[in-house]
Amino acid sequence: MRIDVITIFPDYLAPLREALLGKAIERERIAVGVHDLRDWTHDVHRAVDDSPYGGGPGMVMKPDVWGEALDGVCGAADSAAPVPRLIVPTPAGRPFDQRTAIRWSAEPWLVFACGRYEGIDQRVIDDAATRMPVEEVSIGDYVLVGGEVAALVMIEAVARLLPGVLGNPLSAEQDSFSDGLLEGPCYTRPEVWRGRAVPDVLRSGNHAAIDRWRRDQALARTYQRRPDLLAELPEGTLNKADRAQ
Ligand code: 6GU
Repeated sequence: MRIDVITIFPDYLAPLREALLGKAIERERIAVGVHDLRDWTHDVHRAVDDSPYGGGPGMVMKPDVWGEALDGVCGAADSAAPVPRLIVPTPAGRPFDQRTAIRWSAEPWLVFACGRYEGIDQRVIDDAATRMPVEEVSIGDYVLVGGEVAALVMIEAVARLLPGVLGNPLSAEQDSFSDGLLEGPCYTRPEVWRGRAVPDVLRSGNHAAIDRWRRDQALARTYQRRPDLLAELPEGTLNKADRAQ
């Protein structure tokens, strides 16, 4: 998969080169390009924003600069070359979730357009949408100062789903959310720590009992912390033993 990010703060994306993602780049499972939006300005001030039509606080990112940047990174309007899926992080977007991450993980090419200030002139997004799939997405109900951190979040969520990125492919399959439930608690040695013992069942060697216990813990935790997820489970997800909980 190829991932490009356009931003006025390229250094904000430095964590992409660390840890799991850095390894994935080294192993060529993903290729990442980070681009400075100001490279597409032509004025001495390298201005990327201007005051909003209609008045109000803050600044809006200029369409001419963004238009050229997207032509440069995604390919010009008249080309027959493949196009990326364009992702615009914004608190006004549709919610990003694990399903979104799974869907994007099948794409060959993602481009993230990170806005700052009050946002990007809407015509940039509407124009791009005439030649490539575009999604405006939010990572949650709170406001960040720009799309960079949100892009990092989404890129990490997508990249760990790619083959050969996670050490153990089963970890992705057993995630919280992969079965619609939160994951229950986990334990490692020592058996007793500060007077707290690991639950007996996990040391029983009875794998059916362990599976049942983990399932019950996941159900209880989801009921307590995210009852909204239980309501969303597809019909037939909960079996008789689950419902007995
Ligand atoms: Cl994607 N961007 C910004 N600026 N703030 C956010 C967000 C995105 N998601 C939640 N808050």
